[in-house]
Amino acid sequence: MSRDLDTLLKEKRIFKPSKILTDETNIKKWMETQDVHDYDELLERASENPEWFWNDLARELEWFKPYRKTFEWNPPHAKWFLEGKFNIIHNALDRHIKGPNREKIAYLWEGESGEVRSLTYIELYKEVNKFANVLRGFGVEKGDTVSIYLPMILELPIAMLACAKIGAIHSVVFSGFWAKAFKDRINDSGSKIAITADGFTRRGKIINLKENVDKIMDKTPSIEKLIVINHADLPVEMHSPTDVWWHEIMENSDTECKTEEMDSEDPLFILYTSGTTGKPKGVVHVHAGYAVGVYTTMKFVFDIQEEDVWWCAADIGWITGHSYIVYAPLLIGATSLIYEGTPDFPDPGRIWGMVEKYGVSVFYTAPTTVRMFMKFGEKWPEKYDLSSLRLLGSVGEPINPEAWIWYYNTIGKGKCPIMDTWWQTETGMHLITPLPISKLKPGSAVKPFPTVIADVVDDDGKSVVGGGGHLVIKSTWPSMFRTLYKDPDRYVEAYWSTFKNIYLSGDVARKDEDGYFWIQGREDDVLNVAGHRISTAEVESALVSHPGVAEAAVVGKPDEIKGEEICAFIVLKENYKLEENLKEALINHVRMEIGPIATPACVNWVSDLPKTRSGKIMRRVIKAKVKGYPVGDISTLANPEVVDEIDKLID
Ligand code: 6R9
Repeated sequence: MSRDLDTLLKEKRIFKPSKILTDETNIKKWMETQDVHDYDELLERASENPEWFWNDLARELEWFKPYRKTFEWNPPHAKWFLEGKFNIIHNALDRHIKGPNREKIAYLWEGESGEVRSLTYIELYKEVNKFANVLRGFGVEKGDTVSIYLPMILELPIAMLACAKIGAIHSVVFSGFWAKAFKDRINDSGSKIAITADGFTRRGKIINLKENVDKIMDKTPSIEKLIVINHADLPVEMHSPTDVWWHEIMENSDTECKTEEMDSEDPLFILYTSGTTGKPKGVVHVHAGYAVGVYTTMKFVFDIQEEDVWWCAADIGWITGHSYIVYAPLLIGATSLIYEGTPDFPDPGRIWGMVEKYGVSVFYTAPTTVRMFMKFGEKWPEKYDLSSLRLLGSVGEPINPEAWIWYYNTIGKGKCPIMDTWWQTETGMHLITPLPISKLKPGSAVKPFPTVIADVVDDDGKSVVGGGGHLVIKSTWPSMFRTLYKDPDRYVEAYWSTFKNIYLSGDVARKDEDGYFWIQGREDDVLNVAGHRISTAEVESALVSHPGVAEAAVVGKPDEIKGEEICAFIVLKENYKLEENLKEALINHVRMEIGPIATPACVNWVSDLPKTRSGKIMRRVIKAKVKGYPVGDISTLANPEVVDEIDKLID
């Protein structure tokens, strides 16, 4: 891959979408109704008059009671669609079954071993109602939280949608995390109900979810019921009276259920994400603003049309799945594909075969997946007919121009524009992204979505053009997170205090002379491993919880495919030696504490960590060494000799 480094650095091509494509897009048609002539005019008018833009889109959804005011922005707090009565489920399901989408397929599902399932809108509506009635029967009320820990099976969106239907707040935990994460999140949110499955297969290997959950259940005092889905037919132990089978409680449940009328600003879900400390942040999203935001981006960025087959190949346990597998596709009435397994299993043709089989027309994945398939070679996608594709998307990390070009040529056959969408758990929807009418520069996320004001600033908050700086957002947007669960001070402190009342994204970016944004990555102690956010502090605390480890520092090591890998430096307690078996034990220990996504790629033993005279670990020294940057000023370092030690380890 590196032989192409020169080409990518010189990559200055601009890709213009074809006129036929742009003329037929949702955005172009909408602009015509509003007398907007081009992309620049759209962005200008929208940022001058966000009410105009959002009111027109909000009108496409149904309200139990119309809102009185589009938004109120008292930074850092925003309210949207004030005094409106709304429920995202009324718009994602209820209204479709009264119209032409009733018999349309909402979800196509394929399991890793090839089994298939599908649900039409009316079938999904009934399943959601049945489960909503079950939850009500267990005493779940508006405002209660429900904790969900499921693989990529249809019961996951069903459970989430059922919560939203009755006004409960779902908190989904990625099934690739170890059950300890589930325990912490249950206890943080005080859920009475937890939902899991017996297990699932990953690369043909069985993952026993229920067995793991059993190990934490006695440490979750709030749980009254554990609902278990029989997905993989694994032998499980059911504990009375807490554990109940999903299929048994669903059997006689009513297929009609009244949708709760919510206030626009009522919470919809909590999703935990990594921050700079070891304690994950519970990001809170609300019903109406979130719905309008994700619906609009689905319509204008991914340009979903009646006949499209949409595939967002993310996990529902992350925000990308919440927004663009569960809510946005249903709000717009699309047919989506959900795949349970690994993209290259049993061979690297798997996902391309699925594109052909289901006629996928819009496909959304992460750069790490694109780079992995580049490595497998063109022979795999070439085996399949990918001509159904018309638009591609990228998310989760910066896409290097070389991967962009490969995705564009080999997968999109030079005819599918790539929507490189920059956004975060906190933003809920795309904030910096091309539209299908934008000119594209490979590697750039292009410009802010209409109405969004983004900038790149220096440490004093002054705009920088050309050079790198902090990526900030200076406006509000409808699907903005409203707070951090039970931690309103951290909401202000972590995001809105560095530059008063301006949203600090935690990313470094560059804005070029055309106003195009080039996202460079995180600037804080959050790693991005294969598109997953992992805090170095979480991995460090997992390491030091091992009896042999005295101290640990974790940094990201650049990796061609995953973007970054976890690289740990540890100081051992007396009587411990870093032999192969201890190294393995430590790696396993982190996997068990957090989950397989946090598996360290390397564990290095050092006699001490670089520290200031006051005893603070100077991570930036290790970071610079691992990334091959100059270490800079180390005059405050109390133990400069360890820098040589680290040097030797890296060579
Ligand atoms: C949606 C999602 C957010 C972080 C974000 C940034 C990185 C996401 C990106 C991107 C460059 C893109 N990121 N999209 N970097 N280009 N198109 O991934 O949310 O899991 O919260 O991660 O991901 O670093 O700050 P989340």
